[in-house]
This record gives sequence, C-alpha cells and structure tokens, in this order.
Amino acid sequence: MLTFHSQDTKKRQAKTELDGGRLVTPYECPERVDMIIDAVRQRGLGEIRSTQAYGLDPVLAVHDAAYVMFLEQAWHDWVAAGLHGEPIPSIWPARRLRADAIPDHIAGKVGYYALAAETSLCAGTFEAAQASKDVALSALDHVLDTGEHAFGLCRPPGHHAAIDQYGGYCFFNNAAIAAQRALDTGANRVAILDIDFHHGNGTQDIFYERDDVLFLSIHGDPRQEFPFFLGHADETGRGAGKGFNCNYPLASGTAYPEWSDTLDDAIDRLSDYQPDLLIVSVGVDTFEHDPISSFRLKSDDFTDCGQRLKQAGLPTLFLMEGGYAVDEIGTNTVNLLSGFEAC
Ligand code: OKP
Ligand code: ZN
Repeated sequence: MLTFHSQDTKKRQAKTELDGGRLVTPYECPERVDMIIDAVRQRGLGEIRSTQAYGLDPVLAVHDAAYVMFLEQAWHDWVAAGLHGEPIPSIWPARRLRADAIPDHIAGKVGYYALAAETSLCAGTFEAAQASKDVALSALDHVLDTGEHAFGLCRPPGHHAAIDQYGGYCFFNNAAIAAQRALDTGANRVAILDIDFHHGNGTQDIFYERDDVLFLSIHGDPRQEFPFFLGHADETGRGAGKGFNCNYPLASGTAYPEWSDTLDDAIDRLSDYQPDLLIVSVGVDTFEHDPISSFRLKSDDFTDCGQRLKQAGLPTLFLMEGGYAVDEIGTNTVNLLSGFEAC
C-alpha cells in the first residue's frame, strides 16, 4: 500500500497544551510523523509518495469560510494584539451568551471558534493543517484513480474539527474533506469509519443531516472521555441524515474482545450501506499504553483489526488521526495497515 506524506505537516510546532491545570508540551507532536514514516520504511509497507497542493476550495466545501480565514490570521492577530504565549481560549459563547455575534478582538474570536482549550494555535498551524488535508486528498486521488487502497499520513489530525470549530488537536477535518471530494468527483455514497479512541464529533457534525455519508464511530464513552459533549449512542442523524450516524460508546478499560465485536457490528452496517469508498479515521490511541486514553488494545490487536477491515471488501482510504504513545505509534499503525494488506 502507498503512503502519502508531507514534511510540511511538521510546520505546526506548538509549545503548549493545557493538560489538566498545567501547560505541557503537546501530546500531538511532529515526531509522531517521523515515527510512522520510519516504521513504514522498516516494515516495507510500500512506497512513500509526496503530495499535490489542492488549495482551499476542498476545505471550503465542508468548513465555514470565516472560520478558515480566522485560522489563517489567528496567530498574527494574537501577536498584533500584544498578547503573549500561544492563543488559548479563555471565554466561550456558553449557554445564554450570544453565539450570533462574532467578536472583533482575537481573544473573543479564539473562544468563538474553539471547542476546547487544550489546543494552542501557533505560527505554523495553518500551513500544517493545509499540508494535512493535501495528504488526505493526494491519497484519495490515488484510490479513486487506481482502485488501490492508500494511507494518508495526516497530521495534525482532523476528526474533532467541526464546520466552524477547532479543538482536540484538529483544525481541518481531513476525512470529511476527502469524503466530500469523493462525492464531488463521482462517488454516490461514502462511509467513514472512525476507530480513534475519541469520538469524531467534527465528522459527525459535518454530515449529521446527510444520507450520502454514513458515519460510524467506536470510542470512549463521552460520559467519561473527551469530547464529552457528543458521541452518545442516541445520536443517529437528523432529517435526511436520520439513520446515517452511528455511535458505539464503550467504557474505559475496554479490551480487544469487546472492541472487535463492536468493530464487526460496524463492518456489517458498512456492508449494508454499500458505499463506493470507505474512509477509515485511524487512531491508534486505543493502545493499552496510550498516555491520554483508556482502552486496552495490544500491538498485535491492530494487525487483527486490519484483517477484519479487509473483510468489508471496499476501496479503502486510511487517514491518520490520533495516537500518542510515540514510541509505539509506528508499530501499531503499520500493524493495522499490513494486517489489511496481508489478507
Ligand atoms: C485528539 B484525537 C490531555 C487531554 C486531551 C484532548 C484529546 C484530543 C484527542 N491533555 N484531550 O482524537 O486523538
Ligand atoms: Zn483520539
């Protein structure tokens, strides 16, 4: 399987993440990319290809234009306002405050467009987010052109990024951008299966009222886990989208027997939908030693997971989301991809 990769994804080098009550070095670090590339090479997964530039049109097909402009300007505006450190929101349009009046001041704008506070903005964030979606789209085009499966080594991840909100280390929703482009270039139906530990609230948000994208997510129960305010089992879609959103919240401590039963159920639903393309939002933060997550998958389980995904028998685009056990991220990711290739 080909891997698509861009060094520009490493242009985001934030210094701070709000972790509990402390500022720490971000878990979502550029070294994650190097570790995965090293493993792809060492294990001989296949050729590594560079990316093409697709511009902002495919981003604007799923995200709000003012939100995209905000991301482009935020770092500059923060510095120009004389603020120090990295942009972190400190106020939001919470219940009964006005969410229909976007502030002019950057400190207010950050709160308007952020869905969480852990994710600081920094000088290279917008460039890295652009590179990340170019990775996704380059890999997509390979799948569409050849019918072969492909892996897009996206970074920063995307699945928490909603129509007009960033957070959870995500800025542009790479999977949603790829799904929309697939539809715009001839696909009738796309399925997105999100196996990251965290619920893909952004992807759900973008497609919640649509029946041309089926969204399935297996994740830590939002009663206990980030993003806390979306991802429950009763969120099944709205309007035309009713029945095309499917959440599988699982308890903290879930290990592979229960997780893989859930995966099989999701794969059955995928097969019923008969999509033209499957996009897998791949997170390996389900790993037992992930520093911010609480499932208990072992490294070998990722290989088995890849084998099960192959049973769906669909043209498949794998896009990287989370995984923060940096020493094992390469092994776990390539286990999944090579499990899929092997059968
Ligand atoms: C992004 B992805 C530790 C808690 C961090 C945010 C998690 C974002 C996960 N400071 N909460 O889904 O892997
Ligand atoms: Zn995650």
